[in-house]
Amino acid sequence: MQKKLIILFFSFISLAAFADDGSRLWLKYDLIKDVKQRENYAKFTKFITTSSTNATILKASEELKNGFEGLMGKKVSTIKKADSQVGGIILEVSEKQIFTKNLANDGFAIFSNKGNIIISSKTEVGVLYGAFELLRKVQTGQSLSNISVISNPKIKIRMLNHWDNANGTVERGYAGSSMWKWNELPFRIDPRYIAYARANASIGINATSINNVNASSRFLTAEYLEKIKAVADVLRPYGIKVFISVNFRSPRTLSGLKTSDPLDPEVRQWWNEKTKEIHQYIPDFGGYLVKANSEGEPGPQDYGRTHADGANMLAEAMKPFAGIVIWRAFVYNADPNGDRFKEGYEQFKPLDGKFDSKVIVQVKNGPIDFMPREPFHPMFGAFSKTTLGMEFQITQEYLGQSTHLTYLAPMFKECLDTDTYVKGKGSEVAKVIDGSIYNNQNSLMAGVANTGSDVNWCGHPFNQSNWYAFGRLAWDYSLSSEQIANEWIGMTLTNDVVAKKQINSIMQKSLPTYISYTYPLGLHHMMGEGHHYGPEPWLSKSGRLDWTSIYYHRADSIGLGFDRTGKLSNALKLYSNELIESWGNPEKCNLNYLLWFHHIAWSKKLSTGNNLWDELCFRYYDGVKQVKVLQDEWETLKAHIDFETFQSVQGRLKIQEKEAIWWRDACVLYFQEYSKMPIPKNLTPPNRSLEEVKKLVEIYHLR
Ligand code: BDP
Repeated sequence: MQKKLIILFFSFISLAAFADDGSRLWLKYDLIKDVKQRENYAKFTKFITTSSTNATILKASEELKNGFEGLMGKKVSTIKKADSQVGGIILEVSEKQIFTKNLANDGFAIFSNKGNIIISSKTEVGVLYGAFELLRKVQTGQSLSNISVISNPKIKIRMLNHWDNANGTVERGYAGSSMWKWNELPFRIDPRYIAYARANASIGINATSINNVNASSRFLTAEYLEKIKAVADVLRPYGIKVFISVNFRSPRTLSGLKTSDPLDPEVRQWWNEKTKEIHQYIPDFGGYLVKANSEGEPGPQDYGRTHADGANMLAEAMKPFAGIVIWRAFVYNADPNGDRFKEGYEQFKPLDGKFDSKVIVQVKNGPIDFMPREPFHPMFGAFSKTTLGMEFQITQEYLGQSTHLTYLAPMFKECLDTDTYVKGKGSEVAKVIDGSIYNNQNSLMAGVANTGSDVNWCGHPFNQSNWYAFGRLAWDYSLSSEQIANEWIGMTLTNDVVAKKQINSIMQKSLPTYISYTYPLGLHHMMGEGHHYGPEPWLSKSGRLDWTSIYYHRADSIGLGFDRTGKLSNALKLYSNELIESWGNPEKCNLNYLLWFHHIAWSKKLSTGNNLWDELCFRYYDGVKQVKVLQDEWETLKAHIDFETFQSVQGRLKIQEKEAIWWRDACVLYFQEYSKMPIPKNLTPPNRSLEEVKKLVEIYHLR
């Protein structure tokens, strides 16, 4: 009995020692199992040296020390000067090294020199990025012999947008409540702020807007500025600048001004003073992020002014400082005869050239709203005199939230890699964003954060990979989604070669699978009302017509899809001729975008050889089948994955399967009411009626 208890005790201890709660993200630094490999790395990591006392360099040194001590299981000393010692890492800020000369500001070089590895950059934060890169090499099992890396960021502002509220909730957050503890700040600094800063720095993120774009004026009060200052102080050594989302009505709400009209001198004075005040708390304040005249938020149009008038007023207030103004282009009017697709473009196009140079207009990747697959936003490329920034959504509002496994790098890349043709072939969206097409001075890629109070930060264990991928792509959008996944898997889950390959394949398949059982062939915006979870293609009444599903899919007895080629809407005309030609022709149009631009007859034969109805059914059914494939493949990985993580994913995949069937049945049965065609013979028809499936949505609403 006693022996049994002892065994039980020790197995509990070992389980506890290995259980991975995901809190360390991809910065785990667990002991490398292979002794030979450890010995190899140990030759290069005997000591870390820097003569600098700069806070950022010290963070780099601390990270390397902790990282290598964990990975190697031995002490690593930090010393002031290397003298004649070899086998260590030297951190230096230098303009002189031959490698450093051609570096961009945050860029870094890592190279071997006289028996040591040098991490060099023109800036302190560049050295920190280099330190993380060196750690990544070791975490993913790469050789350090004759190392030679030069890396420059392609985008200058690499930013997370938190949609966190003062009351601790997170708009569209699926990982618990807000990670910012406003009630504790400025007095208590949650250690997670430091972990957050390290994680961001490790992937090159250098900016964060800390509150929801549906902003409360409260964030501009002295009480909150003190709290935000405390956060900014923690993030600063990691090279991260803090931005605040502002409510345009703040002069009225906070100071009782009669108006918030951006051309009113008193209002302008108010913003000048507020901006000065903020800088007293946060001297390196990043700037403002603004959602105006969108979904009920106040803005300059309330006073008959334009978006440029509003943005330029804030830019003027920011003139004495280094900060900028980020103005969102996510606007759309409730015009039942219009096409929401065109509205951002139409409202902003006449303003091209009217924005102050301190303003960046932040545009969502697609014209509607973070749908799982959208053509790129037609504003990209069409604005030659305005700096446009990219806004992606990392949090999976429309992508399975925290229960469906969807790796988003392929989605981000699909947008960035698409050619706009604005300056002929080779004018990809990425080149609009990085500023190279129109020679912009500034550049921005923002991602709506998926972080929360959950122990593992992001809910679904795989959602961490989307935070990781976003940062890596903002740094270098030419990285492949396979490489990024490989890095993340190696650092987070396992370095076993076979397992890594299997997990990577699961990740690459995940997005096409999700799209297949939700929005095949270019369908979009058919999710449950309000919570945006699950299918609701029959939604026909809402606060506004463009919040319904029928507005988008346009199903009728003839066919399916939104004709944007002329008759109903001429939105396609907003693109370059090359795209009008390919997307505008239903015979040539990429099937992924088909129903975005065309109303296709149910019986129309597609390039696959099937008619639209059959193809639609095949895709919905295949999506469900693919979830089963993901499940089977995940099962083979049990021996390689931490048990807690394994089980968490296993359970979520079961939910995903159930809900994929929910999406399939809902959409196939609903569209069948219009097509009046049978489910193709080789597929088993749903074993429930449309009415039964509709009830599932009602149950969800009750939650
Ligand atoms: C929509 C979200 C809403 C956001 C809005 C935005 O449903 O919660 O406030 O985007 O980006 O997708 O402003």
